[in-house]
This record gives sequence, structure tokens and C-alpha cells, in this order.
Amino acid sequence: QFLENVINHPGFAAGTVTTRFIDTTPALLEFTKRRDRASRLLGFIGDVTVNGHPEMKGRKLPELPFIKPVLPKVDLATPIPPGSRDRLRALGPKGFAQWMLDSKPVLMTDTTLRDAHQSLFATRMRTADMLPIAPFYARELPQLLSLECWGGATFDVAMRFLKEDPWQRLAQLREQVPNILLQMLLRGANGVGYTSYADNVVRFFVKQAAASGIDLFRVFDALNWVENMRVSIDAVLESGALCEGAICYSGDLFDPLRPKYNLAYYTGIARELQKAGVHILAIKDMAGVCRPRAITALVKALKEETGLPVHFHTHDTSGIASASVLAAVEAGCDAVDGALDAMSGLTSQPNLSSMAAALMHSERDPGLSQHALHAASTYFEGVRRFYAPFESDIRAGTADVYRHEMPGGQYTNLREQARSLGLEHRWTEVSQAYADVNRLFGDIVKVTPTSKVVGDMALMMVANDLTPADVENPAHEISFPESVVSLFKGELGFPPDGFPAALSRKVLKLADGIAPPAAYRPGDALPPVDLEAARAQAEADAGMPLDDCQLASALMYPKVARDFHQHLNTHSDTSVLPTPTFFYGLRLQDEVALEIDPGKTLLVSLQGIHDDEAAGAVKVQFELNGQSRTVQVAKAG
Ligand code: 3PY
Ligand code: ZN
Repeated sequence: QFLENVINHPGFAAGTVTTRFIDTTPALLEFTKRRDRASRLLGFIGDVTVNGHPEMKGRKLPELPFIKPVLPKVDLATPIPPGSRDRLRALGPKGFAQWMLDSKPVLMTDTTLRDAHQSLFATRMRTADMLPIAPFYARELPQLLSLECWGGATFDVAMRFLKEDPWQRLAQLREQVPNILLQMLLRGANGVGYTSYADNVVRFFVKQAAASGIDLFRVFDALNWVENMRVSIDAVLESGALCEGAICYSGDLFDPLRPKYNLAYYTGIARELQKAGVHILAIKDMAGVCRPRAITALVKALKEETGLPVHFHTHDTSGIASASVLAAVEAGCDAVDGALDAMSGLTSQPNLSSMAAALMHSERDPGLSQHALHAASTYFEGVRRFYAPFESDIRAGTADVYRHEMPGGQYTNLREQARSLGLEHRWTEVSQAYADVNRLFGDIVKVTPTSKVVGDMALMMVANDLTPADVENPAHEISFPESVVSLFKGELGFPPDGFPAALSRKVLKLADGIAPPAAYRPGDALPPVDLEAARAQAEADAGMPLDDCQLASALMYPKVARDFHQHLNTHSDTSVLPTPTFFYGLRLQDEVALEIDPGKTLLVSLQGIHDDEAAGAVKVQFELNGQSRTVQVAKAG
């Protein structure tokens, strides 16, 4: 085909070609490239069809075929109404914050595209399931404050497990939703990772995220240490985006036996965040333990103390989180988070649509269309079925969350970790160990990445049948997980009262008389990364040139990014596959349309599967755009 292309090219026929003809005439290679991409995709589909998706190993597969999610009709020719993003553009971040304060209707953030699936099915929602509904959001739900759709665990999971580019997801959502603020969760100095990054890496990441479409950054620190948030806050402010400084809620405001997390603790952090220049304060109740009475007091105190708008985020693990959200609204909270019906409840956010309905005809009515919310939720009801194997087997809210205080966003991930270690049947012990570890560590804020450390330790204790007394006993030798050693070294920062000295000594194996490390900011101990040298290394690893966004991925997750880029090289961009095809392959006569480039579609159907015993392989026969194509797939294990 390549030779044919050369011979048929008018330049070749006219004898005007030079030695640079091939370089300057990329169309010659087009067929080869296209055929290549199609073959690689067929190879991937064939492999999943024959061997199953590696991510599905050991999971209970759903019944196939799926009922197609019902996508609400939207006329793409309808003009997109102005929304919060247009307001941000008109008013600037400070003016926008003032508008939030002035707004009578409560503002609502929909977390369906980030925290809801992170908390319900281990962050596995693929871009292919987000994009179809995006134009509907833009046209039918423009009253939303924001769509939380990026950051947190989505960045890592997109590349590591879904084999898709988080930056591409952001760009595509941005294109489809130009009018509503796109919001991300940023873990301060931990970026979207589980460790501290050099200051210039954090700044570089924020710059790319803002340039790629994030309007509202919710920034937190896993130990509520504002000093450790400054670099990221400054970077957000410099980008011109909205900066929401989050205070992580822990414990119980009114528990007299646990005075550490009292009102003064929270108002102190709020004052520091205000001084740091944030436009909005968030109360981030990552575990869903903020009771109605506590949120009422907290909202009032933070608003009184700072005069900043307050945005409340919680999880419904207890089953009664909406009571706290409605109490927050009643207390004057400016904005609240929820998820669409089908993606709400349990470890996810409380039900946005029901809370909006509860507020109807009050002066704080958010003004969202119930009809539109329902239609969008119906779509996600269908989408959620694709991910059934990733869901944990919880059916009801539980007051147990007040005991273990596990973040909703961590719950399904920790269960996943337990499963992979063969400990799922001992989940009750794991959750008790989680609570025990928190006490041993000095009752710390537990949110990514500190929550992961607590989780690692809890799993280790259950796996090795260790009691809290064993852990505390200086004579009982324990091999602590690496993440625990790193935490006690201060590599994620320090709680205001430090870590318990005796356990620090044991974890860090300090000789008598040697003091545990004094508080320091991890960023101060990390030299700046030479970005161009890092790019050269990452490009060599990936075997392709990387733009600034891809470099930011490699800086956050060198190995995950390398593996992902290698997946692209081997299979091409598998994010174009519909989710049932990606995870479950095709069944005989199934046909799918894959848009590999705008306007370029491959029609693929499965025609036959034939065992080739002698070769230990399977021949998978497809029809590709009307032509028969066979790929040979090696049989796994
Ligand atoms: C994350 O950091 O991913 C969280 O969701 C924390 O709550
Ligand atoms: Zn959350």
C-alpha cells in the first residue's frame, strides 16, 4: 500500500519528488498508520475476548449483554446557555467569591464524574462514559456551580488501570462543557499522587491543569498543614483559577473526650487559609462523619471568622449525610456537593437531586431542573452496570463509619487492596485495625495519602495477626510498611502535635537519646527537578515525544506513565473502545463503531473464534469495515 501511495502520488508521477519526499508527504504513510492502529485495536479486543481483561481477573463478571444506557436527547445545535464559568470570566476569582456570598440559592457541585465513582467503584469510570452526557450537562444543567471531574485518584487510575490519558479526558470534557466550572481535587504538595513532590513539579502540574481547563482547584493537605499547601495555593492563584482551600474534618466537634479537633482547631486553619489568599473555604468531610449539629456550628464559625464563602463536601457512608448537608444549607453554607441519584449514597456523596428537591420553593432552591437531573441520572444508572465487578458488597449506610473513619474515596480502594492480598473475608478486622492504627498514630487526619498509610498498616496488622499492643511493645520486632516509615520521617509533613514519640522511635529504629525528626516542610528537603532532563528520560522511557501535560504525568507517576505510554505504543489508544468491549471483549456478531479520529470510524464485528491447539493460540476472526480480518491471540495461562 505504501508503494502504491508513492507511485500514485501526483508529485511522483510528475517526477518532481526530492529525497525529502517521504518526510514532507506524511499522507504516504497514512494507510500504513491507519492499518496499524486498526490491527492493534483488533489485537487488544481479540485478547480481551479470549483471555478476559486483566483487571477482571478473579472478579464476578456481570451478565452480558448490557442494557444500553439511556442517553437523554440533546440538540447539539441549541446554543449553550451561560453558566458559572462565564460568570468567573466576567467577575474574576474574587468577584466570583463575592457573588457566591451574595447568591441566595445554594450552589451545587456535581461529583458524579470524580468522587462518586472513586468512592463507589474504585475510580474506574472511563472517559467514554462521561463524554456522551457532557453536552447534556452544558445545555440542561447550567445552574450547577461546578462539575468535579478530575484529580484525586482519577489521574493515577486513568493511566494505571484504564489505560487512558487523564489530560485527554480533561480536554474532551472542556470542549463539551465550555460553560460550567470544571473542578479538580488537588492533594497540595502531594499533587495527584501519594508522596511529596518537589515544589517546581507541583507548580508545573498546576500550570498545566489550569491551562487544560480546570477552573476550580480544591486544595487540601493530608494533615491539614497550611504551610504544606502554600506552594500549590500560590500556583493556583497565579494561574487565575479559583482557589478553594479545604479543611479536612476529623473526629467529632462535640466529643469532650476528643478535644483535639475542636472549633478553635478549624477556625485557626481557616484564618491561615484566608491569609494564604484562597477565594473559597471547603469543609472536606472525606469520611462522612460530620454530624448535622457539627456542620451547623462549623459553617457559622468559619463564615464569621473569615467572611469567605464555604463549600461543604461529605460522603453518605453513614446513610444520613444529607441531614448534614441540609443543616449546612440552613446555617448559610454557600455551596454543597452531591452526586446524581444513580451515583449517590453509600460511600459516595449524598443525593444531589433529592437535596435539590428538598430545597425547592425555599429561598435557597438551587434552581436545577429535576427533569434534567433525573435524565442524567438514568444515563448513569446504565453506565454503572458496566462497572459492577468493581463495586464493594455494601448495601446500606452504616454508623460504623464513625468508628473506623475511613474516607469514602478510600473505602473501595482499600477493599481492593485487601482482596488482592486475600484478606477480603477479614474486612471487619481490617476496618477495626484501621481505627486502631489511627489511635496508635496519634489520632491523625486520614485522607490521601495519610489514609493510605493507615490502610497499609491496618492490612499488615491483619495479615500478620498483630494486635495494637504488639505494635506498641518495644520488644516485639515489627517490619513496618515503607509508607509508615516515610510518614514518621515526616515525608508527608507533620500534625500540629507531632507523631507519638514512642512509636516514632520504634518505627524509625532510633537509638535511645536520639529524638524523632523535628517538623520540616517536605518540599524544603526536595531539590527542584530538572524538567527538561526529566522530559528526555520520560521520552526515552515512552519511546515517543511528550508534551508538557504528558511530562506532568511522568513527573507524578514515572512508572505508571511509562507503562501507559507503552500500552499506547502496543495497542494504540484503547480509550476509543466502548466500556463493555474494553472490559469484556466482544460476543459473536457483536458490532461496535470505534471513532479513532474525528470523523474516522472503524466498524468492527466479531465473526468467529477458532482454537489452534497446535500453536497454543486462538484465531479471532473480525469484520473490519466490511473486510474480513483475523488476528492470532496467544492463550493466557
Ligand atoms: C482523594 O484524595 O482522592 C480523595 O478523594 C480524598 O478524599
Ligand atoms: Zn470526597
